[in-house]
Amino acid sequence: MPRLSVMISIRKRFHPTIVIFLAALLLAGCGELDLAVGPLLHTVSFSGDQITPNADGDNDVVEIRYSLRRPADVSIYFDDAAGNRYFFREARGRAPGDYSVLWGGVVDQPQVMETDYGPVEVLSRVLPDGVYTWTVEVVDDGGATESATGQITLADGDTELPELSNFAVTPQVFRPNQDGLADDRVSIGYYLTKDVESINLFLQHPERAELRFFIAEEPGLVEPTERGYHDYSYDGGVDLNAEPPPNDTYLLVGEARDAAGNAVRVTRELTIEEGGKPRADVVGGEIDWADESNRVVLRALGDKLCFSAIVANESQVPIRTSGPWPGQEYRFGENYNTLAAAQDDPSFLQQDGAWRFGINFDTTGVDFPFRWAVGRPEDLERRVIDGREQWYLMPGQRGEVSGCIVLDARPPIGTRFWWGGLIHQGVEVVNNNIDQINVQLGLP
Ligand SMILES: [Ca+2]
Ligand SMILES: [Ca+2]
Repeated sequence: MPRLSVMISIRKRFHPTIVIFLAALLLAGCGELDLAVGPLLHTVSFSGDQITPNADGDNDVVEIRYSLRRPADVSIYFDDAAGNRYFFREARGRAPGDYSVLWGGVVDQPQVMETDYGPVEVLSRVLPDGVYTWTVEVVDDGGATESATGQITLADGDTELPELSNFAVTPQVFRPNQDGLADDRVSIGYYLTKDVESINLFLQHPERAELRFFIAEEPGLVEPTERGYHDYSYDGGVDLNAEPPPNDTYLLVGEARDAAGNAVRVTRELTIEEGGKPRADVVGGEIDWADESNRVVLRALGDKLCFSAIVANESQVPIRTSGPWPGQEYRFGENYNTLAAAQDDPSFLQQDGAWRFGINFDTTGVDFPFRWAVGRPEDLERRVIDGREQWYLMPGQRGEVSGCIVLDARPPIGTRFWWGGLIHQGVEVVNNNIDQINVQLGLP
């Protein structure tokens, strides 16, 4: 009895597996038999013998059907009356099966067309009207070739290429770093010669073609896909707080495709240098106020309120700054505008994109009336841009700021608090309310 029990248990365990194995063998055998029978290419058809490829929705495409019994490379091509051959598909590897594809008279054999604004790459185009011989040709792994042919007529085709006429970008070297100088943005312009279905403008990395940065058009008089003049003002994304594409020389690519399938591509070079979102901070969020004790500075009328602080560039881009230099004294009634007039130095006026360290108080009429460069000349790099001297706190560098306000007049009643701020002028107050103190003004 124990023996029988063992035998039954073996049967129970193995019998179903054996059945499945045999079934699998049988199925595999049937499959092989089926594949081996009949021609490689069969049931080839075109749904019509004439199309009008002009995207009017009427008879714009023909459906091509074919079936394969074995894996093969498939080509579909069209020969015109003059014997020119145009490929729609060229030696594409295909598994056995039934295929259906729509054809709208378009072939994508890239070619370059010279224009008065430079070379234009034609990516695809609608073939000219005429009678064509179509061929579906297949080649299997062993080199056996089979084909089917027929005729198709193209009429009323839209063969007009869309063009991005006079495609231009200026300047070609671009420094998107919000320093307020002219090269913070580039302008890109072209005249689109016809309405299109899609338009794409992007920067493409020179070696890694898949690395693309798309540029969107600002809303304008014409839609991006409409015929007409288009211009873009591109800042690399920094105004939206994004890092711009990494420094490099890119291809600026414009691609347009119309509804019928005509498509072109134009390219220009665009170099990004010193691109990046600028970031700086007052080190430790700390201002060293002279004679401060427990956040209070006691002063008499006529005394000076003095401070020092360190500003660090924490970004990958140079930070532009402008005077007055650290060490400058302001009288209480002065501000950077009156100082610019008094010293006849317009560089003290607010320059958008330049950073300064400022001191503010709670009853001020001018926001941060007292401002200084974010470092001393020896902390900075001097450059001459467009004939003008400019000063930059370079990445990773620190600038020493210091100054005094002569309290030679009594501040408005209610003035209690004073504090510092780091100002990216014309952009934002990056750091406000730094190290606030209470200045108590007593009698001398
Ligand atoms: Ca049509
Ligand atoms: Ca710039």
